[in-house]
Amino acid sequence: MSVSDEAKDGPGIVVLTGAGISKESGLATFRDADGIWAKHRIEDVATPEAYARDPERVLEFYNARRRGAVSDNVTPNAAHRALARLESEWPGPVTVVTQNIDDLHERAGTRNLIHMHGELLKARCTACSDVHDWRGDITLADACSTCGALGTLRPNVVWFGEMPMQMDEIGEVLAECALFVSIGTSGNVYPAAGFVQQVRMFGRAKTVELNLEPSEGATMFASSIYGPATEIVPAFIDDLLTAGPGGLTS
Ligand code: BJW
Repeated sequence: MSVSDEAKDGPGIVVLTGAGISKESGLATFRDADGIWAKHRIEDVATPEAYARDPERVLEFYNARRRGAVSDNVTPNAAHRALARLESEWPGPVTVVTQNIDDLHERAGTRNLIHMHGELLKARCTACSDVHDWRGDITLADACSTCGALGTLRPNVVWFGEMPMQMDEIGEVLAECALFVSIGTSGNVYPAAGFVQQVRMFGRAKTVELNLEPSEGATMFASSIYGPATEIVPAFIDDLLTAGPGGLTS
C-alpha cells in the first residue's frame, strides 16, 4: 500500500548511498581492489584541473562509464528497489541522497532523490551552464543546444575540489530526520563522510551503517549490519516497515 505524500507527517528518514549499492548491478566501486581508482588516477580524470589539461581523456573516461551504465545488463537491484518501497510505504518523508552518478535509484522508482555528485546521463555547458540530458558520448565536436558554443560540454558530475550539489537541501533533511542510514559507501569522501557526525550533533536521529565491511567512519554509527547490499538492505527495510515509526523510539 502506498501512503500519499499529504499524509507523510511521520518521522523523516535520510538514506545516503554510495557505489557499493550499485556494485551488484554491475557497476564498479571506486576504492575496492577491483575499483575505478585502481585503474585510473584521480588527478588524471576527476578534477577540474585534469579536464582543463586534457579534456579528451576526461571525456573518454566518462564516455566509457556512460556506455556501461546504459547497457542492457545494468539494471536496478533488490537494494535499489527496497529503497523505493521504503519511500512509498513509510509514513514520513524519505530522502535518498546518493553519491552515485548512475540512474539506478530513479529507475527503481525512488522519486525523492538528491544526486549530490551529479549525474552521468547529463551534460553541462561550461559556457552557459545549461544542463542537457545526454545518453551518448560527449565529444569536443559537440555544440551546446542552448548557446551554440562548440566543445564546451562536460559531464554534469562533481569532481574533487568542486562543491557538491544541493547542499542546502541536504542540510535541511539531515537536521530534521529521525533515522540516518548509510549504504555502500567507504566514508572516504567529504562532505558526505561527515553527514553521520552532522546528524549526531542534532542528537535525535538513529544512525545505521549498511555496508559490505566497516567503513572509515564505522564507529560513528549507533548500529551496523555488514553484507552484500542486495541481501541486507531489503531485510533491513522489511524490519523497518514492520516495526513502523514506533521502532525508532524503542
Ligand atoms: C558494498 C558492496 C556490496 C562493495 N554491498 N557494500 C582533507 C580532509 C577532508 C576533506 C578534504 C581533504 N582534502 C580534500 C578534501 C575534500 C574532498 C575530499 O573528501 N577528499 C578526500 C579524498 C579526503 N572532497 C571534495 O573535494 C568534494 N567537494 C568539497 O569538499 O567541496 C567543498 C565543500 C563542500 C561542502 C561544504 C563546504 C565545502 C567533492 C567530492 C567529489 C567526489 N567525486 C567523486 C567522483 C564523482 C563522479 C564520478 O563518479 O566519477 O565521487 S570521487 C568518488 O568517491 C565518487 C563517489 O561518489 C565518491 C565516494 O565513493 P563511495 O561511493 O564511497 O565508493 P567507494 O568505492 O569508496 O566505497 C564503496 C563501499 O561499498 C566500500 O566500503 C565497499 O566495501 C562497499 N561495497 N560492494 C554493499 N555489494
